Amino acid sequence: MPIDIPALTSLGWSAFYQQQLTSEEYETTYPCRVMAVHRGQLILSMGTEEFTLSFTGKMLQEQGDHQATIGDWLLVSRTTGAFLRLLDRKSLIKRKSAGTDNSQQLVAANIDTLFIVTSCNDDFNLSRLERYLAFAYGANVDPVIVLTKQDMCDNPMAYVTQARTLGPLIMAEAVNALDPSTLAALHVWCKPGQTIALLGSSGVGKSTLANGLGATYQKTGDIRENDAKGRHTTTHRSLLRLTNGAVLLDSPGMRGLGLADCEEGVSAVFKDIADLAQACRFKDCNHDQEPGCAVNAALMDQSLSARRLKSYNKLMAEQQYNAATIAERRKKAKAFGKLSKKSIAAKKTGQDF
Ligand SMILES: Nc1nc2c(ncn2[C@@H]2O[C@H](COP(=O)(O)OP(=O)(O)OP(=O)(O)O)[C@@H](O)[C@H]2O)c(=O)[nH]1
Ligand SMILES: [Zn+2]
Repeated sequence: MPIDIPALTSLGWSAFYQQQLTSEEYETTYPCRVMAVHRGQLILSMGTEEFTLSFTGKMLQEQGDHQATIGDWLLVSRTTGAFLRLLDRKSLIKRKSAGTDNSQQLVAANIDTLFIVTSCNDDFNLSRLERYLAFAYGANVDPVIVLTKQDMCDNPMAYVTQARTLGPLIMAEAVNALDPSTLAALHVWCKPGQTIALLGSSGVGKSTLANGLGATYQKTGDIRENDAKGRHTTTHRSLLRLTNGAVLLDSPGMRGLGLADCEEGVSAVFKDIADLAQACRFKDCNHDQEPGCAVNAALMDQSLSARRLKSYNKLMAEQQYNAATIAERRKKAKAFGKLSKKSIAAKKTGQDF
């Protein structure tokens, strides 16, 4: 059976992945997408059929970013069904693990567009949007700000205009998530071969929006099946098909995301401040009270808002803190590694250590 391209496209397959296959792989493997990760198994789909693959051998040896996660595309052998390799990703969303050690968990791979959802009401907060934008840029995902509840507000365009001040390329659209006819502006990101994810606080309308775009949670999201002991179990499928052909990735891990690993993202969101800082007299200017500070000058002539500078400083401080603790952890791990080697060497030579 040859590769079924239309079936794969309905799962988000596109030229970006196809061009990674050698002609031999095209003949001897099947590309599959990870629909869910469940009890040491991957639930894979080729668009028509689903099957499970246990984490074994080659896959278990993979560390860090090389592990398979929801949304990944991988190749399996046509003859044995064994895992062969993970395809290069377009994007990777990670989150900080629980606890204080700054380690990271993979959340989702290969998302094209992140709908950053907020409402035309008190939930709207520019600094929070900047944080989400930084997150999207850090993960290499295109952000689109979706402003829900336009029907409950007198002047939704005022929110759209404010959101668009966050950068020259920022896309922002106001919608009524309950009325699918208002969602047409979002369809351009919902074409076949596209994968979308939603991010935003509780109650802003993410589920309503997903339903409005055609994601049917009950019918396709959860499939009841019998486990090995014959009990009914429900495995959540994290990829849902939308009416316009795109796929929505909605996994438990996408909820409650924090700002992790997105230094690049912060500087992309605040490019205006980074550009200003280039013009400061001192290279290590803190933009505090230093003479010749271009950032302060922009504050004075009101081309830069105090709110935006505060938001930038906060995110940068957070980044520096994270970077420092990651560096510290690496240093400790290295020292421990040396210690263990010494101890092994000492044991081998019969020395006390
Ligand atoms: N009038 C109006 N109500 C909306 C709109 N979007 C969502 N709602 C309502 O807001 C409430 C919360 O919407 P949800 O879709 O559950 O919000 P959510 O973001 O998924 O919330 P969590 O599941 O807690 O993360 C529901 O009662 C929706 O009907 C909108 O655009 N207009
Ligand atoms: Zn300065």
